[in-house]
Amino acid sequence: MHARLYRSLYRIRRVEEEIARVYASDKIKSPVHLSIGQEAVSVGVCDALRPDDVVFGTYRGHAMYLAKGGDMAAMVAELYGKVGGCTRGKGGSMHLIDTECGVMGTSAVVGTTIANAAGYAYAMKVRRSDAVVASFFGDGATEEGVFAETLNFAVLKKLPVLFVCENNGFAIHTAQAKRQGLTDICARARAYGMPAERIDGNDVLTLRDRAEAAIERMRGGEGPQFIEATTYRWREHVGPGQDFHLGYREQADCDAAQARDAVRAIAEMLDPKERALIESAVELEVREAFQFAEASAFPTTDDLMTDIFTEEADALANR
Ligand SMILES: Cc1ncc(C[n+]2csc(CCOP(=O)(O)OP(=O)(O)O)c2C)c(N)n1
Repeated sequence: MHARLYRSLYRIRRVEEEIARVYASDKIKSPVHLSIGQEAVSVGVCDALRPDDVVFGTYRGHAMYLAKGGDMAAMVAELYGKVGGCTRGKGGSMHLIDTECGVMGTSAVVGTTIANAAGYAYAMKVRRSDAVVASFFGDGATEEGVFAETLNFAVLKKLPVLFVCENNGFAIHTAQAKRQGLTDICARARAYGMPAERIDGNDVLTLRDRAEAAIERMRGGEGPQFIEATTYRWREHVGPGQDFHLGYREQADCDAAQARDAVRAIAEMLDPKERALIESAVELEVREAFQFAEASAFPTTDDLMTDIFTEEADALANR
């Protein structure tokens, strides 16, 4: 399990480092919200999910997409705005999807996918599936009305949604305590009637364990569960750089988070030979993903009106 978790963590870290390096060249055509430092949250939760379980996330979604098994080359091509991208170059970094492995979508609009996740879970429940949904969102999203409405509905209908709040302490440049009267997000989740626990988002093993237990409860019909994973964003809100000069947070806090880096922690638990094998395979995957993106074509004007609605959705709309 450690090797699997390390591969997943390292894969996300390395592709995002490469995205940050390439960004200055202007080859990447969309803004990027990097998860560097936050990888363990997606990895811990997604490792406990089955392939037929699904996830919904946010514009800071590279980690979730990859941790659930999303195709790396299609993600990088999407950032390049190329037709080989996972939304054929039309969505960019903030709109990732890979339904083959249960990545149902990410969105630039804060909070929206929380409700999408509950809707999907409702459909699965009606179909008597025992698959579950994980909904990833930031601490800022918990201030949106849709958060409150969705939690209420999910409890009422006993929906199998694992709500995962990635609490990195900031919404853009504003600290949580300057935005929320009650900073205990779990207390708010419990007030709607679901179990909630706060977990150290750097501790991937505990996260995996607790997510697995919550998922078991959901499959057993116990309804929605809530995890608040405390974490820290190492880079600026959007873009590849640092932003400590802005004065809204301290370099020392980042240093403390980096000292507890989940990627290094798991790496150190592995046999060095096994670690080297994983790292070289990931380096190759990252290199090939960028080569794929480079080689892929840009969409043309002929593509402008395609993939807007599926024929099925069109038929439904015209019924
Ligand atoms: C509905 C909506 N309101 C405001 C914004 C502007 N906005 C973009 S990111 C962001 C902060 C969200 O913070 P959080 O949910 O904690 O996620 P993080 O960026 O920390 O991952 C805001 C307010 C938006 N994209 N959508």
